[in-house]
Amino acid sequence: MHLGHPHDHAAPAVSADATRPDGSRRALRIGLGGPVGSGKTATVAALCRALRDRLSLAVVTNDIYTREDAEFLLRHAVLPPERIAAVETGACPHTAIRDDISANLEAVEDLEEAVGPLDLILVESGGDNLTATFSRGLVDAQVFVIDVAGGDDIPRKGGPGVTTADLLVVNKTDLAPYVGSDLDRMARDAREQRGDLPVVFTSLTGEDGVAPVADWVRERLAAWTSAGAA
Ligand SMILES: Nc1nc2c(ncn2[C@@H]2O[C@H](COP(=O)(O)OP(=O)(O)OP(=O)(O)O)[C@@H](O)[C@H]2O)c(=O)[nH]1
Ligand SMILES: [Mg+2]
Repeated sequence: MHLGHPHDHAAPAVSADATRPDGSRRALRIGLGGPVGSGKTATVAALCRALRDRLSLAVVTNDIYTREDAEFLLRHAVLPPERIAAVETGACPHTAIRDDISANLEAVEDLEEAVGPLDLILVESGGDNLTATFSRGLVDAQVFVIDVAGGDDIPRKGGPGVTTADLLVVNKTDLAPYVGSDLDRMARDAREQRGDLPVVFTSLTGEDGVAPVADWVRERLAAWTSAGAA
């Protein structure tokens, strides 16, 4: 079933199943998608390091044939192993995050049950093309990660990831001088495609390079929690 819709980014963050059976607010679920190698796992790892002391976190990774991304996170010990789950999609990655989300939903719910209550669950999609977006039945908000080395014309090319994601991350700004990417142009094009939706530029090689993304996550979480309290 196709639950996602490219135009529903303006939908309220509160979905019907936002509370647990006991009435408390379930974890906020944030999806990270984007082209192969743009830095999704590196962003997830850095977010875990930035947020894990204050928040109860878990991660679901999606890979086509392997558990590579989950193993990277385990190797780098960004979270205890019981807080990291891997889904092997066995097909186009977007199918598992958009069309048949059952394996991902099960992973998310199993994590809540095993290590919850959780504040936040990050769901990383397998690397895909510019059209891949998450179903709103799986995540409450989505981040699209592109990188400057993939070409500075990517924001201009648009696609639902670039135009409708709740946050666009342009990663690897440290590489811009080497690949001849024009960051001002990328920012201008992104603004044109996205209107008021936020865009941040990151370099994860620098200390606390993930800070703009972590700040956005904290804001979303505050809104999520206060909506529950209302
Ligand atoms: N120079 C530089 N390299 C980066 C940055 N972020 C990530 N990388 C590197 O880029 C490569 C790919 O990063 P990943 O985080 O694995 O990318 P991904 O989007 O998860 O890749 P897939 O899951 O395979 O689609 C790795 O070698 C990272 O170390 C950055 O800000 N600057
Ligand atoms: Mg990855």
